[in-house]
Amino acid sequence: MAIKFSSAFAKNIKDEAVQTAVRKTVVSLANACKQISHICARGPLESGMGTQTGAANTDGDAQKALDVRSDEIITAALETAPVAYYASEEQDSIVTMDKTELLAVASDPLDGSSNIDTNVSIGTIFSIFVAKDAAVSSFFRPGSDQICAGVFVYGPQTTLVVTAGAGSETYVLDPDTGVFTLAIASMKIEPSSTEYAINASNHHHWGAPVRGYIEDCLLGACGPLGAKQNMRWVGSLVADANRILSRGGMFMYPGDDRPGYKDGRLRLLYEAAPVAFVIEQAGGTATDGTRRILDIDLETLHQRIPLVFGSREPVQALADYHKKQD
Ligand code: AFP
Repeated sequence: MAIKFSSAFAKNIKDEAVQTAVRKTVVSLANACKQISHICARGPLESGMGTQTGAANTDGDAQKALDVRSDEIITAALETAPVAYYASEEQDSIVTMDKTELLAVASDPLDGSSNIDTNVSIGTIFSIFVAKDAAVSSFFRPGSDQICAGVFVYGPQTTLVVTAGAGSETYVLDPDTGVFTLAIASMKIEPSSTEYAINASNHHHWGAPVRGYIEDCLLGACGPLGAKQNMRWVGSLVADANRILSRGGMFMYPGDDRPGYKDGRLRLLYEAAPVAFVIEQAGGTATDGTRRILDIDLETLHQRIPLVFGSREPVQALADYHKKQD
């Protein structure tokens, strides 16, 4: 048994068949991510996993061997789950599994792979929808259609933060038993925070609202925010998300004027939307700077989207900077 669910998990899903399918799929993903966690924990002992394959994914990101290996593990796991369609950061197009099955799953099999060689926490992100009649229509929809989403983090602990629409739960993989065990039944993100996460080296590429907000953060107690701010940037979305879930804060990956970064770096389907679902279910907020992430319709499979999420007060404050600009 890879995961011991809380008594409440997915019980809010009224359709019994869908509820059972979601639980089965999360069990399959938990088994898969135990394997990925094990490979990550072996680090350089696992030959060649940090090396680049020489290939690139659809978005032109250099593919690491562990990106590809993780996708193979997730794909094999989902083939034994009630999944009709699978969309992956590491695959150009949607994979049809068993069209008669109930669910459609999107995943970033290994987020943060540029950190593999540096022993920084990385992870797997997944999103689950009820499948529609066709592959494309199963994913080209707003993130609010998700019925389940989760973030696995491979760090000092291997954890899973997951939601099925009735709050966000945290499970920890118990090294002694090999079972993801419930640690926090209902995550709650602090509404306010003085901690923000952004790659500050992109300062001169940002638009005026983000630049203005960050400059006011740097002014701290002497500026309009009226309080000393603190900054963290891991360079691994799942690690930053996990910190924000546990102690509040705000993550920003805005669009900027670098070629290809008009809409930032993160993808809507299998990064921003599942993270947004988990964050909202924990009482936080997730936007593209102004629009709610979960209201945004997917237009292309690997579509990028600016991503701001975390404690609702700073996320709203940044939106106000955009409004002032407009
Ligand atoms: P990799 O998967 O290529 O390491 O990218 C990780 C990521 O998508 C996300 O996890 C980080 O928050 C973000 O990129 C870091 O981007 P920068 O390297 O531009 O700061």
